Amino acid sequence: MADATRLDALIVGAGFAGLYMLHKLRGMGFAARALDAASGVGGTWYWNRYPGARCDVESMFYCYQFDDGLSQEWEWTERYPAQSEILRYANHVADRFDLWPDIQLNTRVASAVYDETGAVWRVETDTGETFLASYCIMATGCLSAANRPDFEGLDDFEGRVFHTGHWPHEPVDFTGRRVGVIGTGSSAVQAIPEIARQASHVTVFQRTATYVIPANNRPLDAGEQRDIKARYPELRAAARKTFGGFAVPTGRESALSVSEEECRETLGRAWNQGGIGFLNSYIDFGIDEQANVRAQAFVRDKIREIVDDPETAEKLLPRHTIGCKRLSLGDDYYATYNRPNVELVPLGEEGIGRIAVDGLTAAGREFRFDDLVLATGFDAMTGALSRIDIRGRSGMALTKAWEAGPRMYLGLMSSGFPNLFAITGPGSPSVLSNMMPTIEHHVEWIAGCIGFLRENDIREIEPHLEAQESWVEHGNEVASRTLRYTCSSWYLGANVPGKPRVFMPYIGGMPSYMEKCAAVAAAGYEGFELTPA
Ligand code: FAD
Ligand code: N01
Repeated sequence: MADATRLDALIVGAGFAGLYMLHKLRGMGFAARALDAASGVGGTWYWNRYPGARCDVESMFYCYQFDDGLSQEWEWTERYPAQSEILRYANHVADRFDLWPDIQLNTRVASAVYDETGAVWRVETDTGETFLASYCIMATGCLSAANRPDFEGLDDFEGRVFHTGHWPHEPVDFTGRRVGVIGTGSSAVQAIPEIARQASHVTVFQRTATYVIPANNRPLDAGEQRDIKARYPELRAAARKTFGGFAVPTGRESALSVSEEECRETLGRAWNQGGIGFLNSYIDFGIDEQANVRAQAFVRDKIREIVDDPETAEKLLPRHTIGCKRLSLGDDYYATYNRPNVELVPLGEEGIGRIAVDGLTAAGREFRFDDLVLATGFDAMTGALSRIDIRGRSGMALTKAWEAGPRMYLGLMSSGFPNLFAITGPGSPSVLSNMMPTIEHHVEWIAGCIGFLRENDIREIEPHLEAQESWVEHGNEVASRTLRYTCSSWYLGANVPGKPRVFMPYIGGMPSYMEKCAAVAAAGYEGFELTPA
């Protein structure tokens, strides 16, 4: 134990959550360090370097709000910035706030075990180091644990294999190559058009057809940027009052209160405008099946309009509730299937068959290619946590406590795991929101809480089981009133075989969630057990 490093707070992850948490705690005088398995900061934007990777919340709002100087000085170049630009921004933040001395890269946290006697987390890394910290903060990301399905024969494939969430740092050249892509989620939607421009042939293996709304990406002009910056306080305050913290206009009426023609005209305008605001055109696409059917039909007609070959168009038509899975944004996705070098292969019930040295079997056919791209997503929300051996009171493993699905109070803490916080954990709005303000909200709440513990000489904080269970129940109840349960989405864990089907993010909206968190703190951390030193 002699060579263990003693800290007040250990932060796991140096993405946007970890960076701000580190800045905040250091500013309060705590000895804190952020560890990351990556060799750079930026999290998502460090790992996801696949061609076409960019965010789909507008750049002017997909950024930190906590520092006016930062907000005003950083210049975005596009409506939706590319991965490399967002990564530059993350590095700029680390430089600007001099965070580097307390960031330790190339270090994967293997275990975190709570020592009840000392009220300390003992954290061990794959580099053989040990840290002892009063507080352990998991800034490990909702979409950071790659889902690499256990395809039979995958290791036999002799060509190059890429996962979109673990893309190489050096540029990947697909020129003249035959490429197989498995998956048609948001990552694939961005990558496929880019890969198809280079490759000699692309075969796309589709398990579920995807709704894709145009992004309509474009350069940002200086005047527009200046105007938004001048109005940041007002625009950001307005965004905070919306369901997901998005700065997009939201309709106030039901899609069923207008004629079908008027509904189509409104959707047509939203389609041309591009962006995730499409489903906000009316208030009830997320809760009313009949309203939702109108939006579904609109997108299906667009697909038929864009795709030349009627058979391919038919295969591309999504059949599930729109917005049930995460909506994808992209430019040219459907049009890419008009290219002669792109083939779409819908997977039948049997899915991907055996992978061979030079291709795979699927849908009763054999396909040959040089490279295989797994655009198969993530073990979302719980994956990064369950890959760490986390043990709380009496050695209880987090994976055991969450056997039937994750259980957190407010998505921030879990009963039996004192002084262990998660940023955007299961039970918080996280992935249903613009994650930058959501991350900031969590960081500020956690920092406020730790400050309170210090001021009041409190040794441990931990949610009461009843408060946690009632929050989980409330989350399930709110989710069951929406249409999100009607498809096999990663929100429900349905993309990972064996994962319990539980709707993981909190779907009650940002305003009520933030109100609840503020009320809990104002009442002296109501619902939490506080143990004095
Ligand atoms: P991450 O950025 O995931 O960072 C977590 C870090 O923790 C990683 O660097 C990881 O290496 C590290 N880590 C995990 N486990 C360990 C361990 N055991 N030991 C050491 N380090 C560990 N959100 C939006 O709001 N808008 C968007 O447009 C948007 N676009 C996205 C596009 C893609 C391709 C993806 C994958 C996600 C997107 N997201 C988007 C969600 C995105 O993840 C968040 O916006 C945000 O970047 C999350 O930041 P984070 O710091 O919480 O987590
Ligand atoms: O992952 P996904 P992603 N056999 O899970 C298929 C964010 N993001 O990386 O739908 C065959 O969405 C799977 O099929 P199905 C965003 O939050 C944002 O694309 O499960 N296929 C699906 O088609 C997003 O939601 C942006 O039936 C298999 C695909 O692989 C999240 O990250 C860009 C399979 C996985 O799609 C994840 O997106 C990128 C199997 N065994 C990502 N397993 C923006 O633009 C899985 N699939 C902001």
